[in-house]
Amino acid sequence: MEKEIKKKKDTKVLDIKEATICEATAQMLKKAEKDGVETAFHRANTMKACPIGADSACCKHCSMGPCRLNAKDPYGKVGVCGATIDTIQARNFARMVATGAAAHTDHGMSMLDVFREVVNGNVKDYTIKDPIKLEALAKEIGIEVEGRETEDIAKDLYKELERTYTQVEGEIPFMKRVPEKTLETWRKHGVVPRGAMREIMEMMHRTHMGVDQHYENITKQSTRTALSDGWGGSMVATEISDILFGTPTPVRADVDMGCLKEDQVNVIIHGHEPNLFESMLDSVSDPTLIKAATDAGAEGINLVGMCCSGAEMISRHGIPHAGNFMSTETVLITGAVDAMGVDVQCIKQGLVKVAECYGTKLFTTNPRAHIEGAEHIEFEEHEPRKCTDAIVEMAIVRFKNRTLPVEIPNIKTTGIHGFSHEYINYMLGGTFRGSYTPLNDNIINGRIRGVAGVVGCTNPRVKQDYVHVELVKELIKKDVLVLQTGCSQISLAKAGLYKPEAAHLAGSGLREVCETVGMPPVLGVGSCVDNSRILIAAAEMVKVGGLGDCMADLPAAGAAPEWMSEKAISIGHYFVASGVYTVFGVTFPIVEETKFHKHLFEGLEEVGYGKWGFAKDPREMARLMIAHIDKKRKALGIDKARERVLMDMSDRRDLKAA
Ligand code: NFS
Ligand code: SF4
Repeated sequence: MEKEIKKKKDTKVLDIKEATICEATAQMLKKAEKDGVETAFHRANTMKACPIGADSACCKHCSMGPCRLNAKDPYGKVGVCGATIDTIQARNFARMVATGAAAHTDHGMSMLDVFREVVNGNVKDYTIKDPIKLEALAKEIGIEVEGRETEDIAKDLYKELERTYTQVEGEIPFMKRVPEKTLETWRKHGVVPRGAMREIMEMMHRTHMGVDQHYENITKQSTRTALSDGWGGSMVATEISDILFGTPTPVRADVDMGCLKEDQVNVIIHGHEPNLFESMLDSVSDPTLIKAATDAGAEGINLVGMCCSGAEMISRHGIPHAGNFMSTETVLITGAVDAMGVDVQCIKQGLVKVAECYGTKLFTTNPRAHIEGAEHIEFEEHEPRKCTDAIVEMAIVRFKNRTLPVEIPNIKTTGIHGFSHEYINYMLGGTFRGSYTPLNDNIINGRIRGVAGVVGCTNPRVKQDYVHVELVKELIKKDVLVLQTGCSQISLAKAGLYKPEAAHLAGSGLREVCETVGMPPVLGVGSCVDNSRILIAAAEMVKVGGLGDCMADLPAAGAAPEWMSEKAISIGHYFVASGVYTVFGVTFPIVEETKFHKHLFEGLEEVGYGKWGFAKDPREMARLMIAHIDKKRKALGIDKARERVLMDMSDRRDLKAA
């Protein structure tokens, strides 16, 4: 450790105040420096981002290159093969979409695998927890349900949903959920997805050297691929997880590192697929393991989540959440984590070294994701407890042998999580029947100005949580209702915006609605695959009526203010393709003033999609989103209503007449 401290002296010193607004993370960063431990914050501080890559002005798709173009003079040069800046950027962008879509889709397909095995009776550890949702979903996509056994319906549902991934030709099942006019636009442009496997395969083919070399045509396939994620792979992941593990309803839960307990065996699950976490929940509730823990001198076993499977578990079961993506290394610095089990996506390789420094046991569990230096215990759906029990046993051993002092930041915040689209429908509806009508009415009468999705990662290139928090505060102040997922949800939960009392931070109109319904001004809907819930909610709003006839008409906008992953690009692009103005922060991998830039930031909107936007500053981001929402209100003829706020019947008649 001493050697590392000495080394650090010659490098740039990390300014912790500029690195994060998360107090617990800041405390642990200070401790890290005392302990001579390095984190991604430190590395981001000394790693200068490659400027050519940042502009997406390089190509390494063949060995005649890699070719680098000049962002200052984008049309001054082409690649060895003649590829222009637009081709190169569109191809790089397309591959990010393909990778992100593949991640979500492979995750969704894994959930569907579990579902199939449960239905066939081969997996016994999970059951169908929400048969009502199963039936409703089956009915929605055209499966006969009357008088049939759940098991039979489930078999048909499996077969039907499998098409989301494997179908060679024709539209995927969830196209039935897309508002008619939005679907019409997609059909017109030829971007309705077939199976995700096919779309991703074609995307990879088209971006190979010497294939698709028109940025507009490449983008068309990016759109089709992204849609196979949002309305395909991700949506199946969400729906099947709800059916297997329960559909979220509001639940009170704690976030932040104060969720760790010094006198208990602390186990963290960090990753994306809920089945690992669900089985771990069984393991930590097992009397034999609890007894082993108390025999080792612990008060019990404390299970805590991180990142997206954590966001799912907080939403579904109220399991405490220790922090988002940029806190996964720092949480280990507490010395309190006895074991961390990880599966896929957003698992920093840097965790291995930090875990080593504090004697934390780090386990990989998924055959897709081993990490050098971490122990691998494979998680197998037919016998899931073998893996999760083993992790708990090792955690108990580590607890018994704790030697280093434990320092847990005494910080945690309570809030309400778990707003599935079904619950939003129920909550806003009347006594007898759920409905999105009151939401639409409140948008039409101007109490709610519009709806925003604020989602995505944290990224050490910007101050952790700061952009999320400032953006959301600004939006709710201006009466925009915010829906959230993933790491962004945790940023705002830590900042206290998931308490119903946070309604006082909202503008008067939104505040009134929140107080009437008893909801916080910010609604957490789950993990990143659960962005599909936002799509479904938006589609419902269109179907209810009064806010235009396609998703592009809605007074809505999206943002990923601190994004870092390729999955975020896929999500951003399916929101854009669905008709939403989507603003990204941090950096955008593109050279401005190129045709490709113009295409993403303007051209797509002109042909009926949404469009991309970019801003680093949260207030500027809010300004762009609100301007867009107001533009849509104006186009709908509901911009006048806002001045009056309260409406009576005659106002409504006037509106309809206008
Ligand atoms: Ni989403 Fe979840 Fe977090 Fe970003 Fe990573 S955990 S899937 S990619 S960092 S929000
Ligand atoms: Fe260069 Fe063209 Fe090869 Fe890309 S595909 S590396 S631009 S020669």
